Amino acid sequence: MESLKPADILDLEKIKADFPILSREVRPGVPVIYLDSTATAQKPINVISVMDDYYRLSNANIHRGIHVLAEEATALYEDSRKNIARFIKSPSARQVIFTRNTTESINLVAQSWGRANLNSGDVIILTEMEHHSNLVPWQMLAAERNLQLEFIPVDDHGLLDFDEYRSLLELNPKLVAFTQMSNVLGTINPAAEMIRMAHQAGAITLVDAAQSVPHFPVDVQDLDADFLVFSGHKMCGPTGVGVLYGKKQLLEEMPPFLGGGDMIKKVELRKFTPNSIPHKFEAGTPAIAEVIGLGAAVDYLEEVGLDKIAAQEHVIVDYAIERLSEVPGVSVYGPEAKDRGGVTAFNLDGVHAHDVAQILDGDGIAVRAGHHCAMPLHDKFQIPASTRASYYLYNSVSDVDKLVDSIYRVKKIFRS
Ligand code: 7TS
Repeated sequence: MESLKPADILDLEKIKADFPILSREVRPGVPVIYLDSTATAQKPINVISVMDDYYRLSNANIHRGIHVLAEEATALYEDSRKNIARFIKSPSARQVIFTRNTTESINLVAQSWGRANLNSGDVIILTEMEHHSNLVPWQMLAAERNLQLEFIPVDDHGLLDFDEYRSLLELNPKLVAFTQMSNVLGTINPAAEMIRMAHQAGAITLVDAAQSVPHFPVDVQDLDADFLVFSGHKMCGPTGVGVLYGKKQLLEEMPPFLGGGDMIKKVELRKFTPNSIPHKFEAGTPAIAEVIGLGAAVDYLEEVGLDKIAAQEHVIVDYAIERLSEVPGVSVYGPEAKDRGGVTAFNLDGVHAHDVAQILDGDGIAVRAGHHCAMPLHDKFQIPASTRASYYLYNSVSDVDKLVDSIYRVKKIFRS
């Protein structure tokens, strides 16, 4: 058994040393084994330092001062936008809008593009595996505008049903919005193909890239995505900053989302002229330090190499599925390793997901238990909750062994 264990691809010791939190003990003698990166990733020292430096050395508001500090802060903020544009291969940094997170990016598109373009009877196609943040904003708009929501079904293997997608496209949808990678099943959807099909049917597309951009190379031009959204905190960056990428013409035609300072060219008492993109969508003082931190996170991920990160996670998830499936009573949800990223959600017969997570926590293993903001997907699988172990660049195949050992401890305690 031990001889079949795969080797890590990345230099794990070197990588772990970059993340201060990973050297702490959660209780005396119990080191943390962090398997909850799908919820939020840990932060490398360069991200922490760059934010610390900003507050110590350059703190000022941006886009409005002419003093040295304001100029430095503005340059750092705008350099970060360029970093992110390069990272996702955006043709221009102006197409990168900073928001608070994936959730706000989707709400921005729903409230701005959606309200300007969708009317009674229009169809939106979503999937059954969406996170609540790619469901509720559309439900809210659908209630306001009398829209029709349709869902691409998920099959028993955790894959989207493409025959059903083809039939739904015959309804001439205005929008197809879907996740590139499921935060529960780990399924990586064939986004380029789905976008091509949507465009053929005349629809605009929104890709929820919250779980893809952090984990494998994403090229918005290759995908031909109209909108693509993600969060900084899941890709080694800080909380409080997210991104909306959009095609230039769409963004230019869209009305502003929030009104206030910075998003205007001119204001009179009774009217205003909006600023050009990206500023039109960045009202008020933004999360300056966090945006700068996200720029450093991108530098870090590029230095390690997204291809290598994806390969490391693939080795881990392949091994995790094999090891978890050997445990009597464990069911792992989602497709085969070849179709998924580093997420394994599972249940242990007769033991509630929260109890599993609590006992794992006793061994220092941090996992998430619950519906993972995907209640409809859990309903579909007829389960109230699942325990989810998720993997990122600082995880090793040995973490999987520790996870499995701890699950055996759960079985012993619950006699399951
Ligand atoms: N979309 C997907 C696919 C996600 O996994 C998440 C967060 C979001 C959107 C929302 O991101 P936010 O940054 O706006 O909150 N997913 C999870 C999770 O699986 N556990 O905690 C957060």
